[in-house]
Amino acid sequence: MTRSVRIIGAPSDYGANRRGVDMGPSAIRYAGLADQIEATGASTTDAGDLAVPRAEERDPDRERPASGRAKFLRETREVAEELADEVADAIADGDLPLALGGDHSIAIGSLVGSARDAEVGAIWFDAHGDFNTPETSPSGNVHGMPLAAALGKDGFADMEWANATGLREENVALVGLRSLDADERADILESEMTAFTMSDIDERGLLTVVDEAIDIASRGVEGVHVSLDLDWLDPNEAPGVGTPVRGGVTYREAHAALERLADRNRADDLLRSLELVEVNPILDERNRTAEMAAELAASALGKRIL
Ligand code: 5AB
Ligand code: MN
Ligand code: MN
Ligand code: MN
Repeated sequence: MTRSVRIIGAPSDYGANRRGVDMGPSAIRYAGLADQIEATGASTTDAGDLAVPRAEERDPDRERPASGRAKFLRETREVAEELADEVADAIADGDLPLALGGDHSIAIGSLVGSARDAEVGAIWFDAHGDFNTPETSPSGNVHGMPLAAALGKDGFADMEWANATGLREENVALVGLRSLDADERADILESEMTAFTMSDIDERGLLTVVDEAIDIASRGVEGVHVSLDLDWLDPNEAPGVGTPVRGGVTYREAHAALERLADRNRADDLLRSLELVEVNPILDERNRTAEMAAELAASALGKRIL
């Protein structure tokens, strides 16, 4: 079970085209994150925020990938390297790192850090596949690419700062998909990852799907990185995200999923790192998406009513 949690803010919006997601860490803290986590019996420390220069000061195309487009690649790398160090340090000190985004490009750093001294799997709660490459991406936004980057796919094959994860596709489970780009969809089908759509959740039930995702991510590895994109939830519950998609999980389904994760973690100590991404306070309603993020962290870390 998790006893001490280290909060690490990664206020980057280099990977998304909507400004405002850089304020996510402040909003999630303001929503009572530390108190929520301490109510589970765990202690918290806060490592503060990584220093992230403003996007306006940078040229999105200063560093181009060999082909295709990935905006702010150099800046994304800087954030990833710093975050990877923070995440790996937290683990080395016996803490559970909880990274706060920022957009989902920060997951590259979380994964590299989580995997520095161990083999890890990943569970990806998201409306999207995040499996585009610089060539397939319709937007050039790296928040749609972190899984492809961490797995060293195509355009990311020679980028060790991104793919030094040892992550195997067989240990990746995506949960809640409902919006994929055409090439991305074909690549997911061709991959060894396991992708659960919202229809799978409808047909098989949320907890069955979540249990299977945990089995997949934890099989044969030492720990699991859990990445939670708030657009996994239905926009009625979590309006403060840059890329909302209707038809997501409900408030209770989201909690039930993370409560199941906490139960499985209580039994098997599988959770190695956690992140909450894509909260955009500018688009939010009275900070309720950030509150949702803080609450869901508590559920993942073992909050119980009785
Ligand atoms: B998120 C889109 N597939 O690549 C793209 O929010 C959206 O981290 C990506 O899941 C959404 O630009 C990325 C159209
Ligand atoms: Mn995402
Ligand atoms: Mn998403
Ligand atoms: Mn998004």
